[in-house]
Amino acid sequence: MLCPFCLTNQKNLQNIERDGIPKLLCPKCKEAIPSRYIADYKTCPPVVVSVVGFRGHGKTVYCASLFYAMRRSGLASIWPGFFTTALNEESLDTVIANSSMLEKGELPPSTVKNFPRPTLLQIYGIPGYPPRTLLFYDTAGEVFERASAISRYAGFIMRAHTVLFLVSIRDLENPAPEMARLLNTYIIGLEELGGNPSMQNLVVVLTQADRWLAAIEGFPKIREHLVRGSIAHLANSGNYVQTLQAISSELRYFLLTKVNAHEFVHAAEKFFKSTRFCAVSALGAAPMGHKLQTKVVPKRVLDPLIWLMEYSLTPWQRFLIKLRS
Ligand SMILES: Nc1nc2c(ncn2[C@@H]2O[C@H](COP(=O)(O)OP(=O)(O)OP(=O)(O)O)[C@@H](O)[C@H]2O)c(=O)[nH]1
Ligand SMILES: [Mg+2]
Ligand SMILES: [Zn+2]
Repeated sequence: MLCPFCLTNQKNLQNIERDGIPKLLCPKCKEAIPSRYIADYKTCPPVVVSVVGFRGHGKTVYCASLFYAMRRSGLASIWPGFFTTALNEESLDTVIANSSMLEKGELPPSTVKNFPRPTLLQIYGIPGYPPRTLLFYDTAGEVFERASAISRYAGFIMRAHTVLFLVSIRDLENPAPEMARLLNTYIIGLEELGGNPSMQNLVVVLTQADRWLAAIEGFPKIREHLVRGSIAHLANSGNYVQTLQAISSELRYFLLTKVNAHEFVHAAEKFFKSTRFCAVSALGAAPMGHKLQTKVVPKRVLDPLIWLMEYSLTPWQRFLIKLRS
């Protein structure tokens, strides 16, 4: 079993009693493993959500907006059988605190550099996908500046089959070389940890799309996808992965022709198992300082999650889903 806290595989958990209550501990990190995680391990297997990106590029706000979209935006009334459930008190606190913060128009503070604690969330009822336990890992962007810091503070990247690589192009003075540097640093950090990018799917998430949407001429598909990107547009969206695939190709072309990110795109496609592109606006509009000026309207924040779900399918599950559709 994969320990959700230290992400090592453990066969024998330790039985102990705390205040008269039986607990099962990971023998390595000594964390108490939530009983539902153990009970549902086969039917609701873990998926590591590894969020990577420079400082201030929108990692924490993206996670908060995703929690908000999943729990406060009425998604459960659109997708029959959809719900999420936190697996421990700490995760529930994180999910509630972050989604209420956005609801109240506030933003989370910058993340401090430490060994991040995962937010454990089971997710049921995404159309076409079996249930999964998402283990969200979000750390300070500062960590991704140096490969040595990655290997020290972001060991979680090693255990992720899919990495969410968040980039805010408007926050980079020279986006093309900066993106290539981030990717290069990530690959070195991953390899220092003993990982191999060829075993990972890379999902490049262009964040804060509300800041660059108006400026993209010649990409009507991307614009329309983002403008019509609120949660309500997910109902009857047909084969959504096909739509995401088309958007990914458009964004790839956008990065090549408008951002000149050839090196980034070519290196990503050479080294990773697969590379896909998507774009989100976690807030829907620019905030003023640490306050939102309008109600939060997340745009396409579920797209990276759908890629994660897609890549978490076993070949057999994928075959069955294809057969059914
Ligand atoms: N316009 C706009 N601004 C955003 C959006 N998402 C995030 N921001 C801005 O970006 C700032 C930083 O976002 P965070 O999510 O805290 O960034 P981070 O990547 O977690 O940063 P570190 O924790 O320091 O690594 C926020 O305070 C917002 O001002 C968005 O969707 N649109
Ligand atoms: Mg952060
Ligand atoms: Zn552990």
